[in-house]
Amino acid sequence: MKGSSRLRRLLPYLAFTALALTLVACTGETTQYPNSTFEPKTELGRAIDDLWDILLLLGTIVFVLVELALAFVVWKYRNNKEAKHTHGNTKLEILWTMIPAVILVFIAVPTVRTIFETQAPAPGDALKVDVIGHQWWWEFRYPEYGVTTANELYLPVGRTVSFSLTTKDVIHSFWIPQMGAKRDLIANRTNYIWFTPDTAIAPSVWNGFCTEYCGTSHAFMRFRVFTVTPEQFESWVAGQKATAAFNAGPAAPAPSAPDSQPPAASPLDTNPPAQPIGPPTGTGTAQLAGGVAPGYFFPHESMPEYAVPQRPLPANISFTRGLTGDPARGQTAFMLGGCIGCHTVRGNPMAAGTIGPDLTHFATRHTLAGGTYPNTTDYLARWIKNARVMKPGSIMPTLGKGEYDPVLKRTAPVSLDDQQIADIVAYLQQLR
Ligand code: HEC
Ligand SMILES: [Cu+2]
Repeated sequence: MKGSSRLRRLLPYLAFTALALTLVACTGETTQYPNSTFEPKTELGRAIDDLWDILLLLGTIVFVLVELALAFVVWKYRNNKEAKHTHGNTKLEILWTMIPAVILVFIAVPTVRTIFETQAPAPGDALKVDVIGHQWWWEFRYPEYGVTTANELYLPVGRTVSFSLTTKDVIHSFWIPQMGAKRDLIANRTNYIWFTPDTAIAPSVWNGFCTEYCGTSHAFMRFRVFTVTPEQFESWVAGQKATAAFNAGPAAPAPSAPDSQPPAASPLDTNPPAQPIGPPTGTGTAQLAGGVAPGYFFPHESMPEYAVPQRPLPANISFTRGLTGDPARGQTAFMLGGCIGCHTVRGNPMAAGTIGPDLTHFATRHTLAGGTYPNTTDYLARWIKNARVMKPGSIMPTLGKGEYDPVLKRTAPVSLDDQQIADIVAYLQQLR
């Protein structure tokens, strides 16, 4: 074969290599690669990234030297008809044992140093967050503040956060690529991980994942991390500590109530509102939320595209169009529809279930069901109607009238019609 035609055959491979190298070289903006580990935003992420850089450099040097030596030998002896066989060369053998040993020392020292750094106990004043894995969603508790959320984590920038990781069922793994490192959630054991989000990144959103296969809906076990300023965090905590807005609503004096009215926390105030609730209006029933100022939460309209779930509405769950929900009726349906057996709404002593996510401030959340869907009316209504079609294998049962439950393989035993579901949606949307 002539040299030029051989080169022509090689061309596509060369072009492909060049393209791959160009793609690899692009460590663009966060918005372009929101889940990249190459732009760490914490000291933990940087420690790992720096170690990776050292290892890549050492590996590249070894690779280049070995390939050069190989090419040299191939070229130099290209005309040899027969190889010369030798046996035993102590000097050479010592040399090729020593060289890898020295290389391994160069790799081991920074590696072990990084392991000690990242496994050290967290600083004492770190913010503590308990992470509890469930099939297939995340529970986050802030013991310092008595706050519980699901699938959404708020972290103040510049303060070290120390996570304690446990699981309710199978093994899961906690990972926020930009914050660095994964760590498993294992039964009968508590694992720890800690890091400090950079001050420059507030306020912003990051994606989190489960990275240990944990069953049918493992791929839908995600979460969002909001890195916010310390002031925003304080406000968020104050809002989340308050009991549910809807229950506290009636305690506030009628519509003239000032916005700064503090949420009422007395258990006596948790009964359904005593004053009459007007018929549902086109604008919803905003009067019920009057008087309770929710704390800070990341504005829904500011969610970057990469943090908004892109899954379409399942086509096989229909929902009557144009229904207007009534939150007071919704609250009753929430209690009678079995929801309270699995969900907590603080401020409502009847709703104290712990099998599903805490819904006390559900309306402040941006996603549904382990980050699977955006938290909007359309998705929420279908979620309540048939969670098991929305999310395969979900522990939350199928509850809509006439809906087929793919886990029980029969029609939903408890059933809510579309109007009742619309009412529950209106109720949940008051929980800020
Ligand atoms: C048998 C327990 C059970 C019952 C009953 C139940 N749920 Fe759930 N619910 C769950 C579980 C478990 C999840 C988490 C599912 C997941 O993400 O995989 C969930 C998730 C949700 C979510 C999403 C929360 C979030 O932050 O992602 C909403 C909203 C919800 N349920 C509302 C309801 C309503 C309304 C009812 C009653 C009509 C109800 N649930 C009845 C167990 C239950
Ligand atoms: Cu998992």
